[in-house]
Amino acid sequence: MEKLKNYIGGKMLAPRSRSYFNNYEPAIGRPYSLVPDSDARDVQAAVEAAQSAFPAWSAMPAEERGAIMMRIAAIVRERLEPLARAESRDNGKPLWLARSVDIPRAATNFHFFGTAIQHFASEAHPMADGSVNYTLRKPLGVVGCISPWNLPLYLFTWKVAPALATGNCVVAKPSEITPKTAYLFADICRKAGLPPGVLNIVQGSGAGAGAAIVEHPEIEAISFTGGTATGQQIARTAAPMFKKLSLELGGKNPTIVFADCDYEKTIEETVRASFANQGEICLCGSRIYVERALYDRYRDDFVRRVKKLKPGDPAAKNSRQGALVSEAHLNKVLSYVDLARDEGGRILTGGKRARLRGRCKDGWFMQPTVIEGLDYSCRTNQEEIFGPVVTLQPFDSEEEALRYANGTVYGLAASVWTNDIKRAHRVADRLQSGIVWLNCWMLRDLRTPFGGMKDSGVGREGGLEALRFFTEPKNVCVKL
Ligand code: TXE
Repeated sequence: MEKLKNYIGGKMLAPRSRSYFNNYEPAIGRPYSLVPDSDARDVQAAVEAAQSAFPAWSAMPAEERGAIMMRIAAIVRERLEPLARAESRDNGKPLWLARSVDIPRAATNFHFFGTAIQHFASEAHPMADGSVNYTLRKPLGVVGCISPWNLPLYLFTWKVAPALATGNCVVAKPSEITPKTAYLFADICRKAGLPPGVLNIVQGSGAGAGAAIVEHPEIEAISFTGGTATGQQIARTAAPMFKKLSLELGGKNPTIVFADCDYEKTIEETVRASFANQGEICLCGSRIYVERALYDRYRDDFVRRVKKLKPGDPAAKNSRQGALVSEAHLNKVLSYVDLARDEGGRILTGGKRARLRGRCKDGWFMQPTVIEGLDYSCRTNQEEIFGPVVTLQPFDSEEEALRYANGTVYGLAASVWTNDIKRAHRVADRLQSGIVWLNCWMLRDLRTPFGGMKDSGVGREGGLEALRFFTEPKNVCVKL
């Protein structure tokens, strides 16, 4: 089996431990490559490489840094097909999705921040007596980026790109469950002329390499996307060290459908919002609240559509649902269906593991699942499932819909479907959610603040927010 490597100081290196663990292909349920089980020694080497690269990288004019980043974006585009195939194989997502969303977005992330840095400016605060304050924004130094398995190269580059654009050097760790595209990305950086040590990619587990990054005293900031429990653990370690923290955590996103919505569009888009990427997107809507007058019609049409989302070989053109990322994750998601039944839920469709024939007979597929009959306060409606499972519940008033929607510890994303423009804005204003979509879902402008409130995280990514996060402001006051 292929042994993946770390990328440290511009070199492809085996882990110091010389040990590896299996990387699985979810669609067939078998290992196909080996992931370096890196530890604090590899992280130390990466930090040292980053420290030696930092003076030159941070002093390089933004145009030159941006040009290298744009070359990286161009090579990602040139290698779209092999990268998409690798992503689909590693994660289980349909190849068409990796080809149309994940990999193009990875290129866009680098292009976006490579150009954004050319326009980044800081403030001046003139005073009444003619004195002036100006703010410098300096790179932090060496920063850590830790990313999850659901959108592997997409989220990896979403963090790494603004960190590099602002002149930091990076120690990054992709999820151990989906290490492959970050591994392939190392070669792209080399080809694009990224100086050695500017980006270091350490592969390995969360408890091993991940914790070593968070604990390292010379890593100044941590940008993390993943589960809320992991975010809490990272905050416990990093906060006493006064590291800057950006935490993009879980969600339990409400979808609120009013009877006056644009019906056909709402059905189509809310099915997508529920099951895109097998429901393994932090932004997916997992609790659908429908105004009672529309409820029966919506439920029947929704279920009819969902039944057409057949799980299939991710490599096949017509597969609408791929495999879940791991056996453990599949079992976790299935356990929520059992919980929903125990809590009195009715399974309207799905609810079981999907068994395919041929190549994928042992793959970790699940039938897209729709459940009704549950109260908003039950565990199924409170905890993040992160799979192809949604619940439906009717509501009678705007007030009630808001109570359900806001009634969890999470506050990442919400979507609202109505043709009443006043109501749309009123509801958006009252939702406890970092992101609200009105009559759309996952329509992204990379300049907007991205992230959640409550237990969905701390800080925002995207646009200026990310450029600010990865820089330290320094105020200089001049008495004239
Ligand atoms: O994520 P983890 P997991 C949710 C989802 C999922 C659950 C667990 O509900 O079922 O989280 O998924 C690294 N110090 N989301 O276990 O563990 C880890 O190696 C430093 C939501 O895969 O949070 C990986 O690189 N790093 C989500 C990354 O953190 C640590 C996306 C994420 O892994 C670490 C993914 C530690 N102590 C899962 N422990 C979203 N909101 O997008 C783990 N890691």
